[in-house]
This record gives sequence, structure tokens and C-alpha cells, in this order.
Amino acid sequence: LLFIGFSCASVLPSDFAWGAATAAFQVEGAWNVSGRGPCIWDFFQDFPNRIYNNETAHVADDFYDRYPSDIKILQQLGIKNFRLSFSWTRLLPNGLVSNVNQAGVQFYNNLIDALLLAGIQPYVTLYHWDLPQAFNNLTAQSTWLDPDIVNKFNAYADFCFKTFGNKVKYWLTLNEIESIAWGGYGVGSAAPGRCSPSFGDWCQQVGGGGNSSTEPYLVAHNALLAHAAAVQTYRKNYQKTQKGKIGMTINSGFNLPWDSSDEDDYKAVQYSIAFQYGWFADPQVFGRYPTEMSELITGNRLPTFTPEQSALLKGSYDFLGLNYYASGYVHWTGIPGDNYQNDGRYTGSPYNKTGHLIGPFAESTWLNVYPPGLRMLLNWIKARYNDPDIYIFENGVSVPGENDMPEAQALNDTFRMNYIYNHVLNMVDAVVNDKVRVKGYFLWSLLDNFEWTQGFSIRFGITYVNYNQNLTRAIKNSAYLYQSLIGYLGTHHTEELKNVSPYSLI
Ligand code: PNW
Repeated sequence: LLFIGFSCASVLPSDFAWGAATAAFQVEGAWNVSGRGPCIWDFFQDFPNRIYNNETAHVADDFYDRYPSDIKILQQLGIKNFRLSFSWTRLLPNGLVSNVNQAGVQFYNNLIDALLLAGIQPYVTLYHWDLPQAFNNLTAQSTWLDPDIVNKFNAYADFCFKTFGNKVKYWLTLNEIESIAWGGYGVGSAAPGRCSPSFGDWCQQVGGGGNSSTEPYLVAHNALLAHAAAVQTYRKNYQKTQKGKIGMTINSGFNLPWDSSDEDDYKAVQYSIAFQYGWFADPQVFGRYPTEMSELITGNRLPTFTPEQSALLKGSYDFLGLNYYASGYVHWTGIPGDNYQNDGRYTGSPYNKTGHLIGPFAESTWLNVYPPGLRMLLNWIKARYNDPDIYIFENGVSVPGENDMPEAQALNDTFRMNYIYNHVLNMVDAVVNDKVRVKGYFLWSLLDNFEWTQGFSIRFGITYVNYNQNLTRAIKNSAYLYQSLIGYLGTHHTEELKNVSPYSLI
């Protein structure tokens, strides 16, 4: 009896969704093929020295042409869920529903049909950072800063539900609003490249200026309202008949106190997560921004929701999404901030007060590996938001030096194998021991791809893409490990995994 009790409690639910993720701009290529309109990243990447080596995503992984063989890789690895994003301007070249590109509709129909035929469930992100350039042309500011973006996004979302909703059952409105807000309007390293002069004079040329202390909050506000409008459209007109689910995904780390003997630094931990995950989850669950944010952001820079907007936002999710990569140490200042960076998010340091490193550096400068942070953050989300369904929509790592290795060496990506193994273990502990309702886990990424400002120099794939040799694909050992983990956890008690070396699984 004891044994039965143990076995039931320690096996993952059989419908747990194991997946891999991608995004249109990073993998598709075919940038000017069959009627696709330009997006803000097509424009942004053409400015000199915005992208590593001045690379572009014009071809990227040529997923546009090669998706049939990439789907075979998913099948081979036993990955039954695939997260992709729609390119807004492949479907609507100038961003507006008055001008539909039938070739784009055909492409996504073909892709979705091929996935379904292969027994793979598509999870579709409507917006992964590739805003129609046509909007930006109206005025320098008319991107996410324009309140009318809410209507434009809602119309685009409505078009997608109507056109693809009979086949797509999992929708994500927006990927990582924080990255959109801070990357595009704070530090200016992402399209549309706006920032205060102190961050770099390129923003004057690329994005036409900016204000790094105010615009990120305005952009995030409009993005949240766009999300809420799209969810309402889905709920009102489609969900009953199409029977799908909808939400968004939020990037967040978990943090640790910089000085573990200072009580205030534990407070900093809570505030920093409220400023990151809470910024976008509190509005969805409670219909308002975190009190931590309203307390510490000075000068009316944090907008407020009207009662109508608040009511629309509240409950605008079927699940909460999480993109988790890294964590850091944070230190309390207690002083209300006067700009985005000192506002209370206490941007993490990889070292604590005694000089201890939280975890190994990846190739990406912002990514220090800390697997227990995933379990801690999942528990934080469970506690703060009344036990919601959660999907981990991105988790993955860039291997130090990988791009400089010969392909054969890069394929033995032990650094990534350890990363995946330890994050899956922590996630499993959260599900099985802490009863967090995690419904699925998606690796970033199925393929090496265009890593935004880092171009192709940083690789996140479990599949190697050879950019010097006709974009050939080769499966890395981390992919074989993932395949084994999926199989192993389908048949074994999760506790047993802790006694198995990741290397013995490939
Ligand atoms: C995600 N950070 O972005 C994106 O969703 C992907 O498109 C991207 O390729 C992937 O992570 C890897 O970078 C992030 O600074 C970018 O903490 C930066 C951070 C987190 C996520």
C-alpha cells in the first residue's frame, strides 16, 4: 500500500506536455518571399553594428522551406509539442487585416497540418517581437507606444483565431513583454531601438530618440491591454467552439539575497520578482500592477488601469507562462527609484557579498546557471497566484565557446546536457513534491537560430545548424538526453532519475 502511494505520487501526469520552442524571425528566413511585409527587426538589423558581425536573419535557418525535415527531427526525438510564432507581416504585410497575404496563410496552414499529421501539438505565439514596420513608418513613436496598437493587435489576433483556430488549440498572445519594453525602449538593443541619449547615440538614428525611464512602462501597459483585448476576443467569439486555451509567457529569473545575513536583502528578492514576473502576472490575476511597483516607482511613471481595463485584464489567462533561464543575487536599496534601472527590480549580480558565484556563466553574458531557481520561482508563482496552471515555455542555455568549436565537438554539448537535466529535475520536484501545477515544459530551442543582437554567434539549439555549410542540421547529445528524459519520466518514478547520470541516458 505504501508502495502504491509512493508510485502514484512520484510519476508525472501522463498528459504532461514535453516540447521545444522557436520563433518566426529567428528561424524562418524567407524575409521577402511570397508577399511577406517588413517587420521592425528587418529594419533594425540593417543599421551598421546593431547586430554581431552585421549578420541578418534574411535566411536564418530557412525553416520556411525546411520545416518538413525539422518536423522529422521532432518526431525522431519523441517531442510531441512544438512552440512556434506567427510572423504578423507574413500574414498581414502592412499589419492590417484589410490586406491578407494568402501565401502566408497557406504557409502556416501547411506547417500546422504537417505538425498535426506527425502527431505534434502546435503552440502558437502571436507576437515574438516582429512588429509590422508599416506601423513604425507612421511616426517614430507609433509602435507599442501608440495606444491604438491595442486595436491593431486585437484585429490581428482575431484574424488568427478565425483562420487557424480550428487546428491550433494553444495560443500565446505575447512573448516576454519585459524584453520588448526594456530591449526596445529602455536600453535600445532591440527593435525599434529607442532609448535615452545616455544609453547610446544610436537610438537617435535608429529609433528616433526615446526616454528609458518612462517608455518601458508605457509600452508594457499597452502590451498588457493588447493581451487582454485578444483574450476577450478569443473568449467571446471562439473559445466555446474551438475549445482551446490562451495565455502569455513572461520571462523571469528567481533571485537570492546578496547578503544572506541582511534581512533587507530577502525583501529585495521579493521585490525583484514582483518587478519582473509580477509586472505581467499581477495584472492578469488581480487586475492591477504589483503594490511593490506602485510603492517604489516615483513620478507617475507607472500608468494605472481604468476600472474597465482592470476588469478586462483580471482573469485574462487559462495558464501562466514562464520563460526561465537564470538567476542572480540582489541587494536592497530601499530608496524609491527615479529611473527604470534603480526602480526596485534590483538587477541581479552573479556574485554575492562574499564573492560566491551563483552558477556557471553561459555564453550569453546575462545567463548564470541556477537550476534550483526554477523550482523556487514555480513555488513563488503557485503561492502568489492561487495555484494556477503553469507552462514553462522556454528554458535553455548557450554553451561557452560553442560557436568556435568544430561541429563534431559542439555536438557533444555536455554543458547543455547538465543544464537540461538539472532544470528538469527541479521542475519535476516542483510538480511531484511541491504540487505545483506545471502542465508542460518547452526547451529553447529546437534549432540554433538568429539570437537577436548576437546574430548566429550564440547557439541555443539542441540541434546544430551549420551556417557555413548549407544550413545542415545535426542532432546534439543534449537532444538525445532530452529524448531519453521524456521516455524515462514516462515510465519511471521521478525520484529514480536522481540516481541516474545524464551521460548514461544518451
Ligand atoms: C528569450 N535576459 O529572450 C527569447 O524569448 C528568445 O527569443 C531568445 O532567443 C532566448 O530568450 C535566448 O536569449 C531573453 O536578459 C532575452 O534575462 C534576454 C533575457 C531573457 C530572455
